[in-house]
Formats: sequence, C-alpha cells, structure tokens
Amino acid sequence: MTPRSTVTDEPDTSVSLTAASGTIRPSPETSTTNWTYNEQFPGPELRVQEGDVLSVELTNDLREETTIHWHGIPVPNPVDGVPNVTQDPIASGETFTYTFRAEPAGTYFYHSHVGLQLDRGLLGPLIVEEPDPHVEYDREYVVVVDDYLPGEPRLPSDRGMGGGGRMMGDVRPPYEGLLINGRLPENPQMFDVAEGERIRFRFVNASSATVFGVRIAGHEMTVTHADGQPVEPVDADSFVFGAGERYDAVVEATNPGRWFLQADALDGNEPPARAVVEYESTGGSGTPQSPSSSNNRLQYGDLRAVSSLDGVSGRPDRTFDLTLSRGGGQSYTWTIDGQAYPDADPLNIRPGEHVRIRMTNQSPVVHPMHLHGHFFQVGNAIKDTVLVPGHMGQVTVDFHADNPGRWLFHCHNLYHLDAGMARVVRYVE
Ligand SMILES: [Cu+2]
Repeated sequence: MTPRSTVTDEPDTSVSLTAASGTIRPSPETSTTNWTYNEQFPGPELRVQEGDVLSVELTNDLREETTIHWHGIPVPNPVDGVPNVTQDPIASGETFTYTFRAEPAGTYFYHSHVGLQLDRGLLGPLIVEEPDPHVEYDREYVVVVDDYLPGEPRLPSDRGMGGGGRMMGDVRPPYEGLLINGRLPENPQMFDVAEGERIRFRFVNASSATVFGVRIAGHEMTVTHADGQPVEPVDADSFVFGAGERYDAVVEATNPGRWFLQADALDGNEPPARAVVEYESTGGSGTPQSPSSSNNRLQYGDLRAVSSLDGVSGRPDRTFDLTLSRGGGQSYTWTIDGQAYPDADPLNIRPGEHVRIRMTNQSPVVHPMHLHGHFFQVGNAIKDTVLVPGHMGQVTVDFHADNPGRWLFHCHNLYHLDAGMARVVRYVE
C-alpha cells in the first residue's frame, strides 16, 4: 500500500449533500424534526465503483458547524472530516468539497464528526462495489441499523437524559425506539426475495450508543465481509456488532414465507428493530415469523480475512498499552489511560512502522474502538472498529503506518467520544 495523496483527478462521481434541519417519519404515526442530508434519513446512499474518484460537496445549512467523516475508508488526511484535527469545521452557510478515491471496496457509511450530530440523524450508507466479489449473489439490500432519539442529544452531565435507564455504570440516552433504514418496527421495510435467490445484506451499525444482535428468522447467514473487507465465508445464525461496525452476509432464500430480520439492543430495552424478508410467493400476506434464539453466534475468532494486511507481520516496531475507563469525579468523562480528549497526549508513530495497540477495558461497559485512516488486524480479521468487552476485556490490534497525518482513534459510542474517549494518532518524522 502507498500513502494516500490528495486526489486531483476529475471525479467519476460528484454528489451534493446539504445538511439541514428537516422532518423525518420513522412510522406513519410518528414525525419529528431531525437533522438530515438532502432531507433524507438515513442520508442518500452513495454508491460507487472501487477506485472511482468521489467528490462530495457538502453545504452546511445548519445553524452550527459540521463536517463529514467517511467511516472506514482510508482517505487522504485532509478529507477525513475530524474538526480541528484534519480540517476547520465548516461554518453555517459554508460549503466544503471532499474528494477521494473510493478504495478498497466495501460497506461503509458517512456521518458528521462534530459533537453529537450523528445522533441527530446526520448519517448515510456509502457502498464501494468490488469489480469481482468473492461470493455470488443475485440481489442485495443495505440494512442501516440505528437507535432513535427524537430531539437534541445531550451528555448525561447536561441533565437532559431523563428517562434513560442507568445501565452498568453508564447512562443510556432516552431512545424512543430502534430503526432499520430509518423505520420503526411497526413500519418495517419489506425486503422482497424470490425462492432460490442468494441475497447479500450489507449491515451497518450507524447507531450512536447501541450494540445490536442481528438475526433473520428461518435462515442461516453466511458472513462474507467484516467492516467491508472480505472474509472466508462463515456460517452463523446471528452476529453482534457495535456502533461503527459492519457485516455483509449472504442468505439463501430456500424457506418461503415472511420472516423478520431483527436487531435487538443488547444493552437497552427498546423493542427490536425489524424489517421483513418477504418471499414473492406469499403475495405479501401472512404474519411474519420471529427468529428463534441463537445457537451459532459469530465470534471474532471465526473471521479470516481473504487477504492479509501488509506490514504487520512479526514483532511490532511500536506498542501502546492503553486502558479504557470511566473518568472519576462529578463530570461525565471517559478516558484512555486516564486522559480525556482533547486534553490528551497524541500517540506518536513514524511512517512505515508496524504499530500495535493493546487495550484493556477497566470499565463495565463495552467500547467499540475505531481507528481512522487505516485498517487493523485483529485476530485473523481486518477491521476498522472492534468491540472491547467490559470487565477487563482485552483486545490487541495491529496496523501498518502507511497513511501519514493526524488520525483520530476513539470509542464509537458517541457519548463516550464526546466525553473524552479519544486520542490523536500522529505521524512524526
Ligand atoms: Cu466507549
């Protein structure tokens, strides 16, 4: 891999996005004011071919500043969208153009990286199609799983979180439901299938604070990609993913009927998010079946990347041992090695190094840790976001320092991020 340089080629695809306040309707009976891209929630699906140059002109019609981050794609540093790290935030009324080469192929999403704007709805899927997929399928659906927070998100210390349950040392925002593709379970999307087809589902956990368990009634899944990157196909009847993670799975339509595709919050008590897998032969009638309990849940250890990551074999050139924990004192803070970002030291690395990060989670809650600008190896998988379990859970990731710049490494629970659980990984000469 070579470092990503700023792209000056003519774009293959140009898109305009406008961030503005708008109305969303997660069910026919429910509407609320949220923030949207192009008045859509989730934002419009961006879909390009691997290697295409994508140019996105973002117009900020909000009353506050914003940015867009291209979650998972190792873009050139200046277009990574982290305010005050890779760019000045885009002021109200201003525009900014993000241009980058969309590679490697995979299932990604884009979202605001300012404050708590992600939990106001500023998110959308980004699909980079591979020219030659390693699995066969007849059609595909994108499944954006989210938690639903009408109104303005607040940190718990703002005393605006009334109604949220206290959960194992953390406070959950007062979510009013769980969504698939912006729809509450009483208003489920229908995924039409025909018997005999193979369906590729691209699952994105675009939530701000929810770990989901995903199942499809009546069907086994074959997981084919983790965080967009191809893995040796592995069967599972469920998987768990945290905020920022993605899985692709292929399902063989061999069991006619109407079946719920369901995503349960592991740490919340909202009714599960639902869509319906509907065989054409049912004519759209009949009560959808619910999934039974899982007995073959995907584990990270089941994942084997199809091709290995360069530059991470053997002994690392540099190792960081980091503890993840809740800050002490009155205020709501989350820390890495006792420091709450932005009052935190950068993690300095040099170009070309094999870098290892060992994390120990001293808190009782899970943290989905995400690295910008790079993929990392975790076990035999290649990912960009990994769940670190609570109660002294340990996870080690390795990456190759092949994309110079200043990159955020952080918890993708938006509230933990906003309360300090982040560091800048900084290239130094
Ligand atoms: Cu966290």
